[in-house]
Amino acid sequence: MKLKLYHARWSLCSQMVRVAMEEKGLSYESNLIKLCDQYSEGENLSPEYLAINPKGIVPSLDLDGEIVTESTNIIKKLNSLSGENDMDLWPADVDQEKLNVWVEDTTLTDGVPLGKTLGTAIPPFSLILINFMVKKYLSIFQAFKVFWKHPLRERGRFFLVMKFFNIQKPVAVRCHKVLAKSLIEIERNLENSGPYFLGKFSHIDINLMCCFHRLTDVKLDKILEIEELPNIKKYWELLKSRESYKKGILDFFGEKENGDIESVFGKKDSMHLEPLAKMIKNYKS
Ligand SMILES: N[C@@H](CCC(=O)N[C@@H](CS)C(=O)NCC(=O)O)C(=O)O
Repeated sequence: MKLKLYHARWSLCSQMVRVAMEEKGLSYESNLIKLCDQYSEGENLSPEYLAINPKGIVPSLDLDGEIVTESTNIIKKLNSLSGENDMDLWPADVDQEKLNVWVEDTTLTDGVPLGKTLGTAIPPFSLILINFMVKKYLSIFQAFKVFWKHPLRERGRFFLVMKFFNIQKPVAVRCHKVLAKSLIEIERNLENSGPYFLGKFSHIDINLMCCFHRLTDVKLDKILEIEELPNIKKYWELLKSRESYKKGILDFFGEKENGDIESVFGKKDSMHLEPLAKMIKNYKS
């Protein structure tokens, strides 16, 4: 059995799949794709890649010639394979409905408007970084090319607009409420189950690991350590201590990723930290 993964270094959905690969102990051939919003090459819009994934997005898995797309489907597929580790990411003895709903809500699901679920409320906090990369790496000509070529018309339009305008802050502010409410729900859930989201490690912990890591990128990770969320603090420590966190996420941060993140976010906490922390305090009291 041969696994070929098409993925990107800095991509939430790719991180989820890589962490799943590590958790299962599966080895794969890695095909890193230079995304059109992060590199002038825009390899996800090349005819070769579009033949694999007609939507022009990552990740995609080639399993002995069978193509699987969408991070949730890929992780489910990986879970049906046996790797070096005895790990079941979808245990039969945990609450199946909860697992389904939370996996769905922590994925960047197509068609779900930004900010509706936790999985679509976290990426807007990094729009400022995408905005920066589009401006830095794409020429005007390339931005128009992305606009014409991107199979997801809305994204093509979005990236083109980013070349000329800054569109970050208002979008992120809309997401405060969903992020705050989701963190409180996770906290309550951990209070009753723990140490992982549903007691034992499962697919949902992979998604939350990646979502929480994205909060680190955008300098919002202190929200995971506030006194109102003591169980989340412990849970996040536990997630970070897994080898899959290093191998599936941290090891893919190169000079470019770290440099761009530092240029945009610097070392200071995010301006969203305080309002978010206040909101959580208010909801909890
Ligand atoms: N629902 C998809 C979303 C995939 C997705 O949006 N991938 C992003 C990276 S996280 C991407 O390919 N962006 C590049 C682009 O849209 O051009 C999944 O879960 O796999």
